[in-house]
Amino acid sequence: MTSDVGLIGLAVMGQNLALNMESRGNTVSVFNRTTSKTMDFVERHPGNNLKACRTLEEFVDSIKSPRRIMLMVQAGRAVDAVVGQLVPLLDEGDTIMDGGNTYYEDTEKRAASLVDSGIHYMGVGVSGGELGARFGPSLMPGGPPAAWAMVKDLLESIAAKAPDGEPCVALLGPGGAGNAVKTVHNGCEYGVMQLIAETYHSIRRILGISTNEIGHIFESWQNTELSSYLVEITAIVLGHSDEDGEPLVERILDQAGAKGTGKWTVEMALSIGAPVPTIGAAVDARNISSTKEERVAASTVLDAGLLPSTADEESYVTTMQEALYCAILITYAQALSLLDKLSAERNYNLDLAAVASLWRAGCIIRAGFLDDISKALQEQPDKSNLLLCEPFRTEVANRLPSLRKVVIAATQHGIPVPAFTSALQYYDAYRTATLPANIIQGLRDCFGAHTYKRTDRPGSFHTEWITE
Ligand code: NBP
Repeated sequence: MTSDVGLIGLAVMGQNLALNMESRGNTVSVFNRTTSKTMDFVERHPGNNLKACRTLEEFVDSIKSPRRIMLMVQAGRAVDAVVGQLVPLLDEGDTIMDGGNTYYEDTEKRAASLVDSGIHYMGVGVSGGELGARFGPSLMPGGPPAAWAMVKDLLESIAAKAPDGEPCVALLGPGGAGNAVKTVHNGCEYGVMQLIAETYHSIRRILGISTNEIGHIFESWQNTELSSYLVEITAIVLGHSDEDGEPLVERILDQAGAKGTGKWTVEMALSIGAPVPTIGAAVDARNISSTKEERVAASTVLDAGLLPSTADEESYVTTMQEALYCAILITYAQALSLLDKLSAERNYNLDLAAVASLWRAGCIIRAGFLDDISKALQEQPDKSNLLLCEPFRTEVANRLPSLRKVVIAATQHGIPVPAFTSALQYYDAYRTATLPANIIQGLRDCFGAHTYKRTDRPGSFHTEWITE
Protein backbone atom coordinates (compact mmCIF):
# COMPACT_ATOMS: atom_id res chain seq x y z
CA MET A 1 0.00 0.00 0.00
CA THR A 2 1.34 3.45 -0.85
CA SER A 3 1.52 6.13 1.84
CA ASP A 4 -0.50 9.34 1.88
CA VAL A 5 2.45 11.46 2.89
CA GLY A 6 6.19 11.20 3.61
CA LEU A 7 8.23 12.80 6.38
CA ILE A 8 12.01 13.14 6.57
CA GLY A 9 13.80 13.94 9.83
CA LEU A 10 12.87 12.07 12.98
CA ALA A 11 14.15 14.29 15.79
CA VAL A 12 11.61 15.58 18.30
CA MET A 13 9.55 17.69 15.86
CA GLY A 14 9.51 15.18 13.02
CA GLN A 15 8.42 12.28 15.23
CA ASN A 16 5.55 14.25 16.71
CA LEU A 17 4.42 15.64 13.37
CA ALA A 18 4.47 12.13 11.86
CA LEU A 19 2.31 10.84 14.74
CA ASN A 20 -0.03 13.81 14.29
CA MET A 21 -0.41 13.05 10.55
CA GLU A 22 -0.94 9.37 11.26
CA SER A 23 -3.56 10.11 13.90
CA ARG A 24 -5.64 11.93 11.22
CA GLY A 25 -5.97 8.73 9.19
CA ASN A 26 -2.89 9.04 7.00
CA THR A 27 -0.35 6.34 6.25
CA VAL A 28 3.01 8.05 6.76
CA SER A 29 6.34 6.97 5.28
CA VAL A 30 9.24 8.07 7.45
CA PHE A 31 12.95 8.40 6.76
CA ASN A 32 15.85 9.64 8.83
CA ARG A 33 19.53 10.01 7.87
CA THR A 34 20.47 7.75 10.80
CA THR A 35 18.47 4.60 10.03
CA SER A 36 18.48 3.26 13.59
CA LYS A 37 16.33 6.25 14.63
CA THR A 38 13.78 5.41 11.90
CA MET A 39 13.55 1.79 12.98
CA ASP A 40 13.44 2.66 16.68
CA PHE A 41 10.66 5.25 16.12
CA VAL A 42 8.43 2.87 14.18
CA GLU A 43 9.07 0.00 16.63
CA ARG A 44 8.01 2.25 19.51
CA HIS A 45 4.63 2.81 17.80
CA PRO A 46 3.47 -0.64 16.73
CA GLY A 47 0.10 -0.84 15.03
CA ASN A 48 0.34 2.71 13.72
CA ASN A 49 0.25 3.38 10.00
CA LEU A 50 3.92 4.35 9.89
CA LYS A 51 6.17 2.92 7.22
CA ALA A 52 9.90 2.85 8.06
CA CYS A 53 12.15 3.44 5.04
CA ARG A 54 15.86 2.69 5.06
CA THR A 55 16.71 4.51 1.83
CA LEU A 56 15.40 7.61 0.11
CA GLU A 57 14.57 5.51 -2.97
CA GLU A 58 12.39 3.20 -0.87
CA PHE A 59 10.87 6.27 0.78
CA VAL A 60 9.99 8.01 -2.50
CA ASP A 61 8.62 4.80 -4.06
CA SER A 62 6.38 4.23 -1.05
CA ILE A 63 4.44 7.52 -1.37
CA LYS A 64 1.31 8.11 -3.46
CA SER A 65 1.77 10.33 -6.53
CA PRO A 66 1.70 13.28 -6.68
CA ARG A 67 3.85 13.04 -3.55
CA ARG A 68 3.64 15.23 -0.48
CA ILE A 69 6.84 15.24 1.52
CA MET A 70 7.52 17.15 4.74
CA LEU A 71 11.11 17.88 5.81
CA MET A 72 11.73 18.29 9.54
CA VAL A 73 15.51 18.47 9.57
CA GLN A 74 17.84 21.10 10.95
CA ALA A 75 17.62 24.38 9.03
CA GLY A 76 20.46 25.31 6.67
CA ARG A 77 22.88 22.77 5.26
CA ALA A 78 20.79 19.75 6.29
CA VAL A 79 17.87 21.03 4.18
CA ASP A 80 20.18 21.57 1.19
CA ALA A 81 21.60 18.07 1.61
CA VAL A 82 18.17 16.43 1.79
CA VAL A 83 16.69 18.47 -1.07
CA GLY A 84 19.77 17.68 -3.19
CA GLN A 85 19.33 13.93 -2.67
CA LEU A 86 15.55 13.95 -2.92
CA VAL A 87 14.90 16.04 -6.02
CA PRO A 88 16.44 13.60 -8.59
CA LEU A 89 14.05 10.93 -7.28
CA LEU A 90 10.88 13.05 -7.55
CA ASP A 91 8.47 13.74 -10.40
CA GLU A 92 6.81 16.86 -11.75
CA GLY A 93 3.86 17.82 -9.54
CA ASP A 94 5.38 16.47 -6.30
CA THR A 95 5.50 18.89 -3.36
CA ILE A 96 8.30 19.35 -0.84
CA MET A 97 7.38 21.19 2.36
CA ASP A 98 10.25 22.41 4.54
CA GLY A 99 8.77 22.52 8.07
CA GLY A 100 11.95 23.74 9.77
CA ASN A 101 12.87 27.19 11.02
CA THR A 102 14.39 28.10 7.69
CA TYR A 103 15.54 31.59 6.77
CA TYR A 104 13.00 32.94 4.26
CA GLU A 105 15.65 33.91 1.71
CA ASP A 106 16.88 30.30 1.67
CA THR A 107 13.38 29.10 0.81
CA GLU A 108 13.17 31.73 -1.96
CA LYS A 109 16.39 30.38 -3.49
CA ARG A 110 15.41 26.71 -3.19
CA ALA A 111 11.94 27.35 -4.63
CA ALA A 112 13.41 29.32 -7.54
CA SER A 113 15.91 26.56 -8.33
CA LEU A 114 13.06 24.02 -8.64
CA VAL A 115 10.66 26.05 -10.80
CA ASP A 116 11.84 24.47 -14.07
CA SER A 117 11.55 20.93 -12.68
CA GLY A 118 7.83 21.35 -11.92
CA ILE A 119 8.48 20.18 -8.35
CA HIS A 120 6.65 22.44 -5.90
CA TYR A 121 8.57 23.84 -2.97
CA MET A 122 6.94 25.29 0.14
CA GLY A 123 8.37 26.80 3.31
CA VAL A 124 5.99 25.85 6.12
CA GLY A 125 6.58 27.49 9.49
CA VAL A 126 5.63 25.15 12.32
CA SER A 127 5.11 26.52 15.82
CA GLY A 128 4.07 24.97 19.10
CA GLY A 129 7.08 22.88 20.11
CA GLU A 130 6.76 19.11 20.40
CA LEU A 131 3.27 19.16 21.93
CA GLY A 132 2.06 21.44 19.17
CA ALA A 133 3.59 19.19 16.52
CA ARG A 134 1.89 16.17 18.08
CA PHE A 135 -1.59 17.54 18.73
CA GLY A 136 -1.93 20.62 16.54
CA PRO A 137 0.66 23.25 15.62
CA SER A 138 0.07 26.65 14.13
CA LEU A 139 1.24 26.32 10.53
CA MET A 140 2.53 29.16 8.37
CA PRO A 141 2.90 27.96 4.78
CA GLY A 142 4.25 29.90 1.83
CA GLY A 143 4.51 28.67 -1.74
CA PRO A 144 2.65 28.41 -5.04
CA PRO A 145 -1.17 28.07 -4.98
CA ALA A 146 -0.88 24.82 -7.00
CA ALA A 147 1.15 23.27 -4.19
CA TRP A 148 -1.25 24.61 -1.56
CA ALA A 149 -4.12 22.89 -3.35
CA MET A 150 -2.21 19.61 -2.97
CA VAL A 151 -1.46 19.93 0.74
CA LYS A 152 -4.34 22.07 2.08
CA ASP A 153 -6.44 19.17 3.38
CA LEU A 154 -3.47 17.53 5.06
CA LEU A 155 -2.23 20.72 6.73
CA GLU A 156 -5.74 21.76 7.82
CA SER A 157 -6.27 18.36 9.41
CA ILE A 158 -3.06 18.44 11.48
CA ALA A 159 -3.17 22.14 12.45
CA ALA A 160 -4.37 23.51 15.77
CA LYS A 161 -7.99 24.63 15.86
CA ALA A 162 -8.83 28.14 17.08
CA PRO A 163 -11.69 28.55 19.60
CA ASP A 164 -14.11 29.08 16.68
CA GLY A 165 -13.00 25.76 15.13
CA GLU A 166 -10.98 27.34 12.31
CA PRO A 167 -7.71 25.51 11.53
CA CYS A 168 -4.64 27.63 12.29
CA VAL A 169 -3.22 27.44 8.80
CA ALA A 170 -3.62 29.44 5.58
CA LEU A 171 -1.52 29.99 2.49
CA LEU A 172 0.26 33.21 3.45
CA GLY A 173 1.97 34.04 0.19
CA PRO A 174 4.55 32.85 -2.31
CA GLY A 175 8.12 31.60 -1.74
CA GLY A 176 9.52 32.36 1.69
CA ALA A 177 6.41 34.19 2.99
CA GLY A 178 5.56 31.42 5.47
CA ASN A 179 9.10 31.21 6.79
CA ALA A 180 9.22 35.00 7.14
CA VAL A 181 5.99 34.96 9.18
CA LYS A 182 7.36 32.12 11.36
CA THR A 183 10.61 34.03 11.91
CA VAL A 184 8.73 37.16 12.99
CA HIS A 185 6.48 34.99 15.19
CA ASN A 186 9.65 33.84 16.95
CA GLY A 187 10.93 37.41 17.18
CA CYS A 188 7.66 38.40 18.85
CA GLU A 189 8.11 35.42 21.19
CA TYR A 190 11.57 36.77 22.16
CA GLY A 191 10.04 40.18 22.97
CA VAL A 192 7.18 38.82 25.07
CA MET A 193 9.46 36.42 26.98
CA GLN A 194 11.83 39.27 27.78
CA LEU A 195 8.91 41.42 29.01
CA ILE A 196 7.78 38.54 31.24
CA ALA A 197 11.30 38.09 32.64
CA GLU A 198 11.53 41.85 33.35
CA THR A 199 8.12 41.72 35.05
CA TYR A 200 9.35 38.94 37.35
CA HIS A 201 12.60 40.80 38.06
CA SER A 202 10.85 44.11 38.83
CA ILE A 203 8.26 42.58 41.16
CA ARG A 204 10.88 40.52 42.96
CA ARG A 205 13.21 43.48 43.49
CA ILE A 206 10.65 46.18 44.22
CA LEU A 207 8.15 44.21 46.33
CA GLY A 208 10.61 41.61 47.65
CA ILE A 209 8.03 38.82 47.42
CA SER A 210 8.87 35.17 46.76
CA THR A 211 9.12 33.43 43.42
CA ASN A 212 6.18 31.25 44.42
CA GLU A 213 4.02 34.28 45.13
CA ILE A 214 4.98 35.81 41.79
CA GLY A 215 3.97 32.49 40.20
CA HIS A 216 0.53 32.93 41.76
CA ILE A 217 0.31 36.46 40.36
CA PHE A 218 0.99 35.15 36.84
CA GLU A 219 -1.57 32.39 37.43
CA SER A 220 -4.20 34.98 38.37
CA TRP A 221 -3.34 37.00 35.25
CA GLN A 222 -4.54 34.08 33.15
CA ASN A 223 -8.07 35.29 33.98
CA THR A 224 -7.37 38.76 32.63
CA GLU A 225 -6.59 40.39 29.28
CA LEU A 226 -3.09 38.87 29.61
CA SER A 227 -4.42 35.33 29.10
CA SER A 228 -1.86 33.61 26.88
CA TYR A 229 0.29 30.52 26.60
CA LEU A 230 3.49 32.28 27.71
CA VAL A 231 1.82 33.73 30.83
CA GLU A 232 0.34 30.30 31.58
CA ILE A 233 3.69 28.51 31.43
CA THR A 234 5.41 31.31 33.36
CA ALA A 235 3.13 30.45 36.30
CA ILE A 236 4.10 26.79 35.91
CA VAL A 237 7.84 27.49 35.70
CA LEU A 238 7.78 29.87 38.69
CA GLY A 239 5.73 27.39 40.74
CA HIS A 240 7.98 24.39 40.06
CA SER A 241 9.95 23.17 43.11
CA ASP A 242 13.36 21.54 43.17
CA GLU A 243 13.82 18.26 45.14
CA ASP A 244 14.21 20.22 48.40
CA GLY A 245 11.08 22.30 47.81
CA GLU A 246 12.90 25.47 46.76
CA PRO A 247 11.93 27.12 43.43
CA LEU A 248 13.84 25.37 40.66
CA VAL A 249 13.96 28.50 38.52
CA GLU A 250 16.18 30.25 41.09
CA ARG A 251 18.83 27.61 40.45
CA ILE A 252 18.79 27.96 36.68
CA LEU A 253 21.87 29.78 35.40
CA ASP A 254 20.91 33.25 34.13
CA GLN A 255 22.34 32.84 30.63
CA ALA A 256 19.66 32.70 27.92
CA GLY A 257 20.29 30.51 24.88
CA ALA A 258 19.13 31.30 21.35
CA LYS A 259 18.86 29.42 18.08
CA GLY A 260 18.91 32.54 15.91
CA THR A 261 15.33 33.36 14.87
CA GLY A 262 15.29 36.51 17.05
CA LYS A 263 18.49 37.67 15.39
CA TRP A 264 17.00 36.87 11.96
CA THR A 265 13.95 38.99 12.77
CA VAL A 266 16.17 41.94 13.66
CA GLU A 267 18.34 41.38 10.57
CA MET A 268 15.23 41.23 8.39
CA ALA A 269 13.94 44.42 10.01
CA LEU A 270 17.27 46.22 9.57
CA SER A 271 17.52 45.14 5.96
CA ILE A 272 14.21 46.82 5.08
CA GLY A 273 14.44 49.69 7.58
CA ALA A 274 11.55 48.58 9.81
CA PRO A 275 11.82 49.40 13.53
CA VAL A 276 11.41 46.47 15.97
CA PRO A 277 13.18 47.86 19.07
CA THR A 278 11.53 45.55 21.60
CA ILE A 279 12.57 42.45 19.66
CA GLY A 280 16.05 43.95 19.27
CA ALA A 281 16.16 44.66 23.02
CA ALA A 282 15.20 41.04 23.72
CA VAL A 283 18.00 39.72 21.50
CA ASP A 284 20.49 42.11 23.15
CA ALA A 285 19.23 41.09 26.60
CA ARG A 286 19.99 37.43 25.81
CA ASN A 287 23.42 38.45 24.53
CA ILE A 288 24.24 40.46 27.66
CA SER A 289 22.94 37.61 29.83
CA SER A 290 25.56 35.35 28.27
CA THR A 291 28.39 37.57 29.55
CA LYS A 292 27.94 36.11 33.03
CA GLU A 293 31.56 36.32 34.17
CA GLU A 294 31.92 39.94 33.10
CA ARG A 295 28.63 40.87 34.78
CA VAL A 296 29.63 39.22 38.04
CA ALA A 297 32.92 41.11 38.00
CA ALA A 298 31.26 44.41 37.03
CA SER A 299 28.65 44.04 39.77
CA THR A 300 31.37 44.52 42.39
CA VAL A 301 32.89 47.67 40.86
CA LEU A 302 30.17 49.62 39.03
CA ASP A 303 28.01 51.99 41.06
CA ALA A 304 24.23 52.01 40.58
CA GLY A 305 23.56 55.72 41.19
CA LEU A 306 20.08 54.88 42.46
CA LEU A 307 17.28 57.40 42.97
CA PRO A 308 14.62 57.37 45.69
CA SER A 309 11.77 55.08 44.67
CA THR A 310 8.41 56.57 43.81
CA ALA A 311 6.77 53.18 43.15
CA ASP A 312 3.42 52.76 44.91
CA GLU A 313 3.92 49.30 46.38
CA GLU A 314 0.21 48.91 47.23
CA SER A 315 -0.86 49.09 43.61
CA TYR A 316 2.39 47.90 42.00
CA VAL A 317 1.11 44.49 40.88
CA THR A 318 -1.84 46.08 39.07
CA THR A 319 0.48 48.69 37.54
CA MET A 320 2.75 45.88 36.37
CA GLN A 321 -0.18 43.93 34.90
CA GLU A 322 -1.34 46.95 32.90
CA ALA A 323 2.19 47.77 31.77
CA LEU A 324 2.83 44.19 30.68
CA TYR A 325 -0.33 44.05 28.58
CA CYS A 326 0.43 47.46 27.07
CA ALA A 327 4.04 46.50 26.21
CA ILE A 328 2.97 43.13 24.78
CA LEU A 329 0.51 44.87 22.44
CA ILE A 330 3.26 47.29 21.37
CA THR A 331 5.52 44.30 20.64
CA TYR A 332 2.84 42.63 18.47
CA ALA A 333 2.37 45.98 16.74
CA GLN A 334 6.08 46.07 15.87
CA ALA A 335 6.02 42.46 14.60
CA LEU A 336 2.93 43.03 12.43
CA SER A 337 4.28 46.31 11.10
CA LEU A 338 7.53 44.55 10.14
CA LEU A 339 5.53 41.91 8.25
CA ASP A 340 3.52 44.63 6.53
CA LYS A 341 6.68 46.36 5.33
CA LEU A 342 8.32 43.07 4.30
CA SER A 343 5.18 42.15 2.39
CA ALA A 344 5.30 45.41 0.43
CA GLU A 345 9.04 44.99 -0.23
CA ARG A 346 8.75 41.37 -1.43
CA ASN A 347 5.25 41.48 -2.98
CA TYR A 348 4.08 38.80 -0.55
CA ASN A 349 0.61 40.33 -0.32
CA LEU A 350 0.36 39.13 3.29
CA ASP A 351 -3.05 39.32 4.92
CA LEU A 352 -2.11 40.43 8.45
CA ALA A 353 -5.57 39.57 9.79
CA ALA A 354 -5.02 35.99 8.56
CA VAL A 355 -1.57 35.92 10.17
CA ALA A 356 -3.02 37.02 13.53
CA SER A 357 -5.83 34.52 13.07
CA LEU A 358 -3.52 31.54 12.67
CA TRP A 359 -1.48 32.64 15.70
CA ARG A 360 -4.65 32.22 17.84
CA ALA A 361 -3.93 28.59 18.75
CA GLY A 362 -1.16 26.03 18.59
CA CYS A 363 1.77 28.45 18.60
CA ILE A 364 3.94 29.82 21.39
CA ILE A 365 2.62 33.41 21.13
CA ARG A 366 -1.05 32.37 21.17
CA ALA A 367 -3.12 34.66 23.35
CA GLY A 368 -6.74 35.50 24.02
CA PHE A 369 -6.35 38.97 22.51
CA LEU A 370 -5.26 37.62 19.10
CA ASP A 371 -8.88 37.02 18.15
CA ASP A 372 -9.56 40.75 18.62
CA ILE A 373 -6.32 41.69 16.84
CA SER A 374 -7.36 39.61 13.85
CA LYS A 375 -10.85 41.19 13.79
CA ALA A 376 -9.44 44.71 14.21
CA LEU A 377 -7.00 44.24 11.32
CA GLN A 378 -9.77 42.83 9.14
CA GLU A 379 -12.22 45.63 9.93
CA GLN A 380 -9.68 48.48 9.77
CA PRO A 381 -7.40 47.56 6.83
CA ASP A 382 -6.59 51.23 6.19
CA LYS A 383 -4.70 51.57 9.48
CA SER A 384 -0.92 51.33 9.04
CA ASN A 385 -0.21 50.07 12.55
CA LEU A 386 -2.07 47.97 15.13
CA LEU A 387 -1.61 50.86 17.58
CA LEU A 388 -4.00 52.92 15.44
CA CYS A 389 -6.72 50.23 15.39
CA GLU A 390 -9.53 50.26 17.93
CA PRO A 391 -9.93 48.84 20.52
CA PHE A 392 -6.15 48.63 20.87
CA ARG A 393 -5.52 52.37 20.47
CA THR A 394 -7.70 52.97 23.52
CA GLU A 395 -6.46 49.94 25.47
CA VAL A 396 -2.84 51.04 25.10
CA ALA A 397 -3.69 54.68 25.88
CA ASN A 398 -5.45 53.67 29.11
CA ARG A 399 -2.45 51.67 30.29
CA LEU A 400 0.35 54.03 29.24
CA PRO A 401 0.63 55.74 32.64
CA SER A 402 1.32 52.27 34.11
CA LEU A 403 3.96 51.56 31.48
CA ARG A 404 5.65 54.88 32.30
CA LYS A 405 5.49 54.13 36.05
CA VAL A 406 7.08 50.69 35.56
CA VAL A 407 9.94 52.14 33.51
CA ILE A 408 10.46 54.97 36.02
CA ALA A 409 10.41 52.62 39.05
CA ALA A 410 12.84 50.17 37.43
CA THR A 411 15.15 53.04 36.49
CA GLN A 412 15.07 54.41 40.05
CA HIS A 413 15.93 50.95 41.40
CA GLY A 414 18.61 50.23 38.77
CA ILE A 415 16.65 47.23 37.40
CA PRO A 416 17.31 46.62 33.70
CA VAL A 417 14.03 46.72 31.74
CA PRO A 418 15.18 47.11 28.12
CA ALA A 419 12.05 45.53 26.63
CA PHE A 420 9.63 47.73 28.61
CA THR A 421 11.72 50.81 27.90
CA SER A 422 11.98 50.11 24.18
CA ALA A 423 8.24 49.44 23.91
CA LEU A 424 7.54 52.82 25.50
CA GLN A 425 10.16 54.53 23.34
CA TYR A 426 8.71 52.99 20.16
CA TYR A 427 5.26 54.25 21.13
CA ASP A 428 6.51 57.72 21.98
CA ALA A 429 8.54 57.99 18.78
CA TYR A 430 5.65 56.69 16.65
CA ARG A 431 3.20 59.25 18.09
CA THR A 432 5.62 62.20 17.73
CA ALA A 433 4.80 64.30 14.68
CA THR A 434 8.12 66.16 14.68
CA LEU A 435 11.22 64.21 15.67
CA PRO A 436 14.71 65.70 15.97
CA ALA A 437 15.80 63.94 12.76
CA ASN A 438 16.11 67.46 11.25
CA ILE A 439 19.24 67.88 13.42
CA ILE A 440 20.64 64.61 12.05
CA GLN A 441 19.99 65.80 8.50
CA GLY A 442 21.67 69.13 9.26
CA LEU A 443 24.72 67.37 10.70
CA ARG A 444 24.91 64.92 7.78
CA ASP A 445 24.77 67.79 5.34
CA CYS A 446 27.35 69.76 7.37
CA PHE A 447 30.04 67.04 7.46
CA GLY A 448 29.22 65.07 4.31
CA ALA A 449 27.10 67.23 1.96
CA HIS A 450 24.39 64.56 2.14
CA THR A 451 21.68 67.18 1.39
CA TYR A 452 18.33 67.60 3.13
CA LYS A 453 14.69 68.25 2.30
CA ARG A 454 12.82 71.32 3.60
CA THR A 455 9.38 71.48 5.17
CA ASP A 456 8.46 74.68 3.29
CA ARG A 457 9.42 73.83 -0.31
CA PRO A 458 10.17 70.80 -2.45
CA GLY A 459 13.60 69.68 -3.62
CA SER A 460 16.99 68.69 -2.23
CA PHE A 461 19.18 71.27 -0.56
CA HIS A 462 22.76 71.68 0.53
CA THR A 463 24.16 74.45 2.70
CA GLU A 464 27.78 75.57 3.16
CA TRP A 465 27.50 75.38 6.96
CA ILE A 466 31.15 76.19 7.73
CA THR A 467 32.23 79.30 5.91
CA GLU A 468 35.84 79.80 7.16
P1 NBP B 1 16.89 19.32 14.83
O1 NBP B 1 16.82 20.74 14.38
O2 NBP B 1 17.71 19.00 16.01
O3 NBP B 1 17.41 18.45 13.56
C1 NBP B 1 17.67 17.08 13.70
C2 NBP B 1 17.28 16.34 12.45
O4 NBP B 1 18.02 16.82 11.31
C3 NBP B 1 17.61 14.85 12.57
O5 NBP B 1 16.61 14.12 11.93
C4 NBP B 1 18.94 14.76 11.82
O6 NBP B 1 19.22 13.47 11.36
C5 NBP B 1 18.66 15.70 10.68
N1 NBP B 1 19.85 16.09 9.94
C6 NBP B 1 20.90 16.84 10.29
BR1 NBP B 1 21.16 17.58 11.94
N2 NBP B 1 21.81 16.99 9.33
C7 NBP B 1 21.32 16.27 8.30
C8 NBP B 1 21.79 16.04 7.00
N3 NBP B 1 22.93 16.57 6.57
N4 NBP B 1 21.05 15.24 6.20
C9 NBP B 1 19.90 14.72 6.62
N5 NBP B 1 19.38 14.92 7.85
C10 NBP B 1 20.09 15.69 8.68
O7 NBP B 1 15.43 18.71 15.03
P2 NBP B 1 14.12 19.34 15.69
O8 NBP B 1 14.40 20.03 16.98
O9 NBP B 1 13.10 18.26 15.63
O10 NBP B 1 13.70 20.49 14.66
C11 NBP B 1 13.45 20.25 13.28
C12 NBP B 1 13.19 21.57 12.60
O11 NBP B 1 12.02 22.16 13.17
C13 NBP B 1 14.33 22.60 12.80
O12 NBP B 1 14.43 23.41 11.67
C14 NBP B 1 13.85 23.42 13.97
O13 NBP B 1 14.42 24.70 14.00
C15 NBP B 1 12.34 23.45 13.70
N6 NBP B 1 11.50 23.68 14.89
C16 NBP B 1 11.84 23.15 16.09
C17 NBP B 1 11.01 23.36 17.19
C18 NBP B 1 11.34 22.74 18.54
O14 NBP B 1 10.62 23.05 19.50
N7 NBP B 1 12.36 21.89 18.64
C19 NBP B 1 9.85 24.11 17.05
C20 NBP B 1 9.52 24.61 15.80
C21 NBP B 1 10.36 24.38 14.72
P3 NBP B 1 20.11 12.48 12.25
O15 NBP B 1 19.17 11.84 13.21
O16 NBP B 1 20.66 11.52 11.27
O17 NBP B 1 21.16 13.30 12.93
